[in-house]
Amino acid sequence: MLIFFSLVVNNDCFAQPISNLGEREGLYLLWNDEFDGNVLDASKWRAEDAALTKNNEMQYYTPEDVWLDKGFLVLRSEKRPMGKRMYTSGLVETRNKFAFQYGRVEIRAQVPQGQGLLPAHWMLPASGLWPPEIDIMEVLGQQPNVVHMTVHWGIWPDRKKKGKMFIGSDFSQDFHEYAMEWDKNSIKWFVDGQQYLEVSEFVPHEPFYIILNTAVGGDWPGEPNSKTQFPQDHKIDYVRVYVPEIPGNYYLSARAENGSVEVQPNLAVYPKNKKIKLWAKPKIGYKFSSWSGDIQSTKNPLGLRMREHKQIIANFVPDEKAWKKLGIKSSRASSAESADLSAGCAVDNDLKTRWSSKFSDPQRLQIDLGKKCLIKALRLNWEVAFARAYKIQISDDAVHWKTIYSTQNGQGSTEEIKNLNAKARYIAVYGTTRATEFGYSLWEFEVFGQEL
Ligand SMILES: [Ca+2]
Repeated sequence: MLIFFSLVVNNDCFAQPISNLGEREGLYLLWNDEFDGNVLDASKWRAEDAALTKNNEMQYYTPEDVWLDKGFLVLRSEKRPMGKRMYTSGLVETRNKFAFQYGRVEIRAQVPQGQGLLPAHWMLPASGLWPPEIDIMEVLGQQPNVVHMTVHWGIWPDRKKKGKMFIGSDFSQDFHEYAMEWDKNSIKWFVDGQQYLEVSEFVPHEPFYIILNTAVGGDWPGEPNSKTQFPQDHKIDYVRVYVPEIPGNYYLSARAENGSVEVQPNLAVYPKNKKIKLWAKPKIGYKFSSWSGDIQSTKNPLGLRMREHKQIIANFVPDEKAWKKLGIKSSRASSAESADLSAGCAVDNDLKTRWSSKFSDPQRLQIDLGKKCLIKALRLNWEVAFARAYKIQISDDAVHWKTIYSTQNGQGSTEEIKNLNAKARYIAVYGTTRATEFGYSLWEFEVFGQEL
């Protein structure tokens, strides 16, 4: 299972992507991206567009700093102001697009270097909770010869971690393969095919998604200094996820741009002949057109039997008859973390500004549509501080409220609530349980329908 790329000491060879997808004995290549196209594959990745509030980091993550070039994914870090931050950088993740439980991840990359830069390949639970967290590779730019490998677990405030530093050559000088193997008994970390760490306690047993980024500044690397060079690139040649072959069992990988795929039953692996059903679910503004990949069909939902591994893509097209976004007259909130995180920031059509409540339950964001409207759909663009349990309530007078939707299992990120048929002038998000120790934080709250 161990793969070692013999690295020739010749810088020219490192400018070439490695494209030979090796067969791994006993493993199936469930998901990969070789970054051979011209644009980032939006069925696989989401590029962050936000001033994330983790670790006092100083970058604004913008899709402008994410692109493909000659077979590589490039994440650029720049010194320029955006969204109240002094630096910009790139972050891509597979959240809500791909997650897996147990397997081997291989990422071949060349990292940037310099005080204050923190390139990382890591994973978080698909549930949206933290911890646990698996850090496949982290390198502090001021110590480019040290690879940090870590697993985090525990529940706040009793958080724990276990990891190791591997001291090697300057990893910013060329490409190296960072890999992690995870099964129900242990997690192992590898650099260039050599194992450096195995952790067998507190192994997570839930699906995780993948994140690739370069943070700038923050608690751990500290601020860039006058010697830190900008711009700098974090280049990634490929990301490959292998899962174990299990005789008589098959894997399903389904993906989509502009929508999602729901599978029932949703199993990590399917016994032979298992009957499954797939629903292609467009995001607001789109409609289903077809299935492609290992299945060609225009049926939705689609039923099939698992007799081999399947990789399936759901295709969506813009829907001209989609409900339009409604204008908002005013908004108010039960509290705000600070004056520049007020209720209005959640309805200003700007994904770079957000409302954030005080760090307590319950909290409420209330919107006045100006007149009675038919409300068909909602979109909540959560910051990392999202609601685990919340209700959507409507009112004609902002005094008497009726609940039209309620969940105990909010997933954060971008949540869409569709197939509503409510008539009201006022609408509110009423959060009763926070998913984190922070407050309720929304980049945008969008309402779709029509004026009556
Ligand atoms: Ca906003």
